[in-house]
Amino acid sequence: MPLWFPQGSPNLPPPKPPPYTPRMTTAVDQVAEVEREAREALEGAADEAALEAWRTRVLGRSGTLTGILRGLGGLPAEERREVGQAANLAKQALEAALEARQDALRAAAREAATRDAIDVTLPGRPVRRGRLHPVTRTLQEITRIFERMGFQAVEGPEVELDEYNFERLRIPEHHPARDMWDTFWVDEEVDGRQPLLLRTHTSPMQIRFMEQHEPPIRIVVPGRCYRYEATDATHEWMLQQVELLAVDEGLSMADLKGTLQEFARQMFGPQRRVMMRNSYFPFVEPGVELAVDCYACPGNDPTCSVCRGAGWVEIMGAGMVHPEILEAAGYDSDRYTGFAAGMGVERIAMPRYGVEDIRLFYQNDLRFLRQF
Ligand code: FA5
Repeated sequence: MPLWFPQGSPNLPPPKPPPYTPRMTTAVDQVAEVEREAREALEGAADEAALEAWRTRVLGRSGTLTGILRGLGGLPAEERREVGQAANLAKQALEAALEARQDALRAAAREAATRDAIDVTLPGRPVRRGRLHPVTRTLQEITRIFERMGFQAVEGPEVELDEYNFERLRIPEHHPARDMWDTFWVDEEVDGRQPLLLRTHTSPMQIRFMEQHEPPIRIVVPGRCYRYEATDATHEWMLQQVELLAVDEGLSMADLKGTLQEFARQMFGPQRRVMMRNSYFPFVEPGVELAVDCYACPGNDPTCSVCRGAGWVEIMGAGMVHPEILEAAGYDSDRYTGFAAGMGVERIAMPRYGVEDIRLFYQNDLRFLRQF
C-alpha cells in the first residue's frame, strides 16, 4: 500500500536555491571586515594584558590594519584614496574603541577594589582585655608576700590519700575532728593505695614535703580544696587555701605571730584589725585561728551574713607543728620546732574587694567579675 505524506511525497525534488550572483570583495570590504573582527575581539579582552595583545595584533607595526595601510602604495590611485580613507577612519574608530574599553576596564577594577577594600580610617573594634579572677589575684598576692619573706612555693595533689589528708596529721578514723572535714571520696585505687578523697585542706603537703626534705624548711602551698559543705555566705564546697610551713631550730610562737601579722599588714593595710585566738587542730600544739574585723557591718549586727554579729571573720587556722608530726618525719623534735598555717583565699579576697557573699566568686556572672 502506498504511504501517505501530508506534505506531499518525500521524493519530490527540493526547491531551487536563488540564482548565484558572484560578488567581488573589494579592499574597502576588507577594511570593514578587519574592523568588525577587531571590535569583536576587543569586547572579549578582559584585562590590560589582553588589551595590549589586541593593540599589537590590530594596530601594531605588523598589525592587520597597519598591514592594509602599508599596502596602500600598491593600489591604483583612485582606489588608494578610497581605501586609505576607510582604513584611516577604521584606525581612528578602533583607537577610540580601545581607549573606551581601557577606561571601562579601569573603572570596573577601581570599583571592585573599593568594594573589597579595608577602610583604614574606620576606628578599630576594641579588643576586650581579659583579667585574672579576683580569687586568683588574691592567691598570687598571698603567695608573693610569703615568697618575699623567704618561703618557697610548692604544689601538691588535689586527689589525696586518706593517709596524708587525715591519718598522718593525727586525725585517725573515728576521730571527732574528721567531722570538720567531710569530703568527696574517690572509689578507686592508685598504685594499689586507697581510699582516695578530694583533699579537704592543703595541710597534707606539710607531711609530703617533710618526708622528702630536711630542715630548715620554709614553704608556701597554694591549691584547691573540697568539702562536703552546706554552702552559705562564707562557705563554699570548693575553696582555695594557702598553706604555710616553717621548720627550723628555735622557731617559736612569736615567729608565727610576727609572720602572720606582717602578712595581714601587707595584705589588708594597717587599718584592718586582726585578732588571734585559741583554736584546735590535731596537727598543731598550741593551735590558733586568725580573724579580721567584719567589713560588712559595724561588728554587732546579728543579721550580718558575714560575721553574724560576732564582729570577726575567720580567715585561717595556724599553730606550732605538733612534735609527734616532726618525729614522724624523722626530725629531732628537741632540736627542731615549726609553725604552720592554712588560710582561705576566698575569705581573704572578700574583705579585700568588699564582697559579702563567697558564692558570688564561682557563679561566673561576668557582670560581677568585670568589676574587679
Ligand atoms: C584547716 O583547713 C587547717 N588545715 C588549717 C591549719 C593549717 C591549721 C595549718 C593549723 C595549721 P579550717 O578548716 O579552719 O582549717 O580551714 C582553714 C581556712 O579555710 C578557714 O579559716 C577559712 O578561711 C577557710 N575555709 C574553711 N572552710 C571553708 C569553706 N567551706 N568555704 C570557704 N573557706 C573555707
